Amino acid sequence: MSEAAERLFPAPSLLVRYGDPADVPAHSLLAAVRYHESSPATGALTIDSGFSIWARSPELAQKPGLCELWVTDCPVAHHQDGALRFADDGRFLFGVIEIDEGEAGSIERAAEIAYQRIIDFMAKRPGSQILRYWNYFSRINEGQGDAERYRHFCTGRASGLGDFRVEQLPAATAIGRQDDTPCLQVYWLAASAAGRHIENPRQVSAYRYPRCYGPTSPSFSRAHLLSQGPLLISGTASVVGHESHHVGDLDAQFHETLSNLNSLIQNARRFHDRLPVRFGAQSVLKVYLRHREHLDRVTRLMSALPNTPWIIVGGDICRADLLIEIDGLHQ
Ligand code: 3EB
Repeated sequence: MSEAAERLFPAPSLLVRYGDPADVPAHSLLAAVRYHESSPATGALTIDSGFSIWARSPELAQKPGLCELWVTDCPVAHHQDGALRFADDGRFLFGVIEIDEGEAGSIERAAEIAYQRIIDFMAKRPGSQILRYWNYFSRINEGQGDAERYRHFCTGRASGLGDFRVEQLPAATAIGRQDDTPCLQVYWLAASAAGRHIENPRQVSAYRYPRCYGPTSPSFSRAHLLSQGPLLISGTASVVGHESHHVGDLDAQFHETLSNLNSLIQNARRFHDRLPVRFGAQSVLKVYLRHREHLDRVTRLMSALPNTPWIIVGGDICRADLLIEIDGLHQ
């Protein structure tokens, strides 16, 4: 787009920050994802991610009840379509579906149902494209080898997605909630503006993982870049090539994860040269941490990132040998 065109048609603005939904006008709030046991804001697509509340962040110290706020500059309308709830501002859509695993019969079937419904719903909105998914469910590492619940989830997800081209897969996160609620939660972000699939040169694309990680390779891209930013970053962990590195070593996993994130940003900058090289005040990071006893250590490690808003939540990483994963948004 030329500079003159950019002034006439400014890039759609989408801000993500951690805060209190009450501080944002309800018509600007696309979604509020809460990690804490406080009452939800009215009028917003509040989503309870159900994470254990050993969440921590600099903001949380002052404000309990912290939420991840998705704020837009166009009026938001809220809708329901069966089990599926969504908020829409005409350019961005944030949706959520929750499937009871007991009713579905298995995590595999729950994933298949969730993704079928999302794909069917989005098919009614041509011109709108899914950029990013988040998947949360309990006991993600339960079961040995191919019987692991995460692997069953991957099979159900791929089946629900139907025919898809791997080069067009959205970014994603899949994390184990540290509770026993048998409920699969899937949230997604869609937009009328198309973006670009970004992979990480340090990592084998997840959809090309070899058979040893399960019968169905995970269906996600490493990141999705909107044409004017932001970069939507998938769950990123200490995986180099396709192997988990530094098993049992939290600090080394953290630094390897940061190396992966830096490499992803560098790769995305080939398509958007104004994307900052480093994380900063316009970025938001979410750390999923398996063990509570690592909270102080990771708080210190995250505090070294200058100006970057972050939150740490308790969550199980989908490979049992990983202790930490980070996702987020960068612009
Ligand atoms: C990895 O690199 C870590 O199955 O949707 C990260 C992000 C991971 C998303 C998913 C899994 C998923 O393989 C695991």
